[in-house]
Amino acid sequence: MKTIQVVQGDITTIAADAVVNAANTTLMGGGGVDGAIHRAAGPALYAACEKFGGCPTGEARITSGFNLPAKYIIHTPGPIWHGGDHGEEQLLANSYRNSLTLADEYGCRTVAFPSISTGVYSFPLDRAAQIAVRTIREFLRSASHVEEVTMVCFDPTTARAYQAAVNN
Ligand code: AR6
Repeated sequence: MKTIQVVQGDITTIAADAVVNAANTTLMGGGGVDGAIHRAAGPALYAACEKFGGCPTGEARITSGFNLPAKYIIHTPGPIWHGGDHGEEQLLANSYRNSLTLADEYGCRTVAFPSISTGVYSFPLDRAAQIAVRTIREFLRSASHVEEVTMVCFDPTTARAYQAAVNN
């Protein structure tokens, strides 16, 4: 049975095969979940990310999990919200789909996501949750290895939005 679930918590503590980082296009760290992942994974993560020379919005790159309990970290820059008519919805779907594609290629069974783009990048939460859940469900239908996707939400409001999208 392939499943999508929602939990409230800190993604740096999750022992999934892959955890996803809501990065920026430099892949060189920042605030929010990106800062938390870099702090917890340790400085070797910066060295690994430096080698990519950045990453376009909606694409994804994979590294080791270093000091995290996760085996891999998948880094994806989500879109910055500019009002909705700059391809934001498509780019957010790309971030989820490209992250899952990498996880599947690396044989991951379990994948954990934060709420990409809904912090500093200001993507409206309910719309982001619907796009995330729709894209994950579509992907799971044809996945070879990924079976369990967890949305790890930092606060109760975010958790409620993703739970509502899952229940729909
Ligand atoms: N575990 C899970 N979720 C978290 C954690 C955590 N430890 N910490 C924060 N969140 P944001 P974005 C939630 O701003 O909007 C960075 O500077 C947070 O509450 O981290 O994609 C990057 O370098 C929110 O619900 O990511 C980029 O420059 C969600 O994670 C930029 O921010 C996403 O918030 C990316 O902005």
